[in-house]
Amino acid sequence: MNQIENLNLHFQNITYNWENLDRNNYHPTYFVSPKVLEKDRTQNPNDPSLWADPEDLNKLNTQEFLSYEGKIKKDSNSRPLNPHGPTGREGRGVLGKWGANFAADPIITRINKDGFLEVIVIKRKDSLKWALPGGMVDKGEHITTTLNRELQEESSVSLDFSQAIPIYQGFVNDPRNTDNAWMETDAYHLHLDKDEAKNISLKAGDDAQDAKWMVCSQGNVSSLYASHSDFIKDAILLYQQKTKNNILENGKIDIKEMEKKYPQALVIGRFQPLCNHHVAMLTEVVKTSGVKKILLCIGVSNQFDEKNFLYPNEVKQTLIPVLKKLKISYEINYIPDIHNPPKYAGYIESFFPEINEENTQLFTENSYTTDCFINYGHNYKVVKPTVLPHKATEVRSLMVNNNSEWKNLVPPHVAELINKNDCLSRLREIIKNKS
Ligand code: RP5
Repeated sequence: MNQIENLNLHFQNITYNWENLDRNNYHPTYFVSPKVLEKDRTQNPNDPSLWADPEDLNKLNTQEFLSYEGKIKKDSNSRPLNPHGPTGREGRGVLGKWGANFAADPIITRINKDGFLEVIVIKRKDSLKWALPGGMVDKGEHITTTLNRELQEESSVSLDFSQAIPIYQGFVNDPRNTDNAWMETDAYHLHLDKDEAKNISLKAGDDAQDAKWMVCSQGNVSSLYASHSDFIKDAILLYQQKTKNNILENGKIDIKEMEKKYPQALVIGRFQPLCNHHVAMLTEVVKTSGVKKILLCIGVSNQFDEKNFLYPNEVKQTLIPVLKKLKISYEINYIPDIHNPPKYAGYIESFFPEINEENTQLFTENSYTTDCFINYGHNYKVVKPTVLPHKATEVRSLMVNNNSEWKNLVPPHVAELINKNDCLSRLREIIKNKS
């Protein structure tokens, strides 16, 4: 057992907080690792390899300490106080930053060939404990970049985290925490389908002693480093909720019979234009619902307006590459607007005669569409997909305002089509004629 874990033992079973602490009987040990002092960035602010704060708090640019846990209190020496209470150790120990040390943790799962849920874990060099392949966020770095960089450094795997699901943000019960420095993290979950998982070959990187896929049995998941067991348990809960699959105690997936009977997904939208938000939704439908076919309805208006500036065939052209990439069979129909809620579900059924409430579930986040499919004599199963923050309305507004940011919110092939067909001029013309 190393020195830090040993010290931690004194405190791990008792809950102290700063308010009820008997300070006369509290004698913490002050410790800052020589390695931290060596890496003091104020020695040369231009050297990116110097990652630690100065020991002298007065040399910090700000005395405000950021934290996901809320406002941070300070002690009489202006040192930040651990929001989860005393630890028995003062100073920063082996952590570089005063206050929160921000990390990011990727939770990558797959279902193995025998039907067990597995997660990528690495063996840490410091404690020899199995852990998520997470690491510290570099200054100014976006979390999705940290997630991929750390995954690469620890397990030699590279993945796109733009559609990963946020699981946790906050304090980590890390053995390195002290009264004045502690770990906080953002944990994200990415579930890989068979094809994606097939391309992964794990190899321990420089920061880890070993890397492996670990079966998510209750025993395995409960014995990980710091709070990582809790992050994985939360990710599994959410995964179960979304897929309606049950994960048994030994990690095996128990696909509920009830969910198997919906082979088709009905997806209705205007996709003006198709943006990353729609792609995330279609990906989620394919990956989590078990459907075999997507029936796509492109809502079509009989005239151009600020919400309808693309031709139906242009919308179709943007959707097809996405569906092909998802390797799902599909059928696409143009659905002219009828503005008649009681008739709407029957109207859609007339375009796809094979659908009924037994074989098709509707995926929508739109309450108008939901209403049409669960009322007026209908009882379709409606699933609300996870909604990403950016939407087509925002993309169109950026376009109208000549803000090229819109290109970051749509897949590259959509931006290409919009440029090639000069759809931006078309949209601006529509807006101009309206006013
Ligand atoms: C944990 O420490 C975090 O959850 C993250 O996994 C890790 C980051 O520290 P290093 O791996 O960079 O040491 O508290």
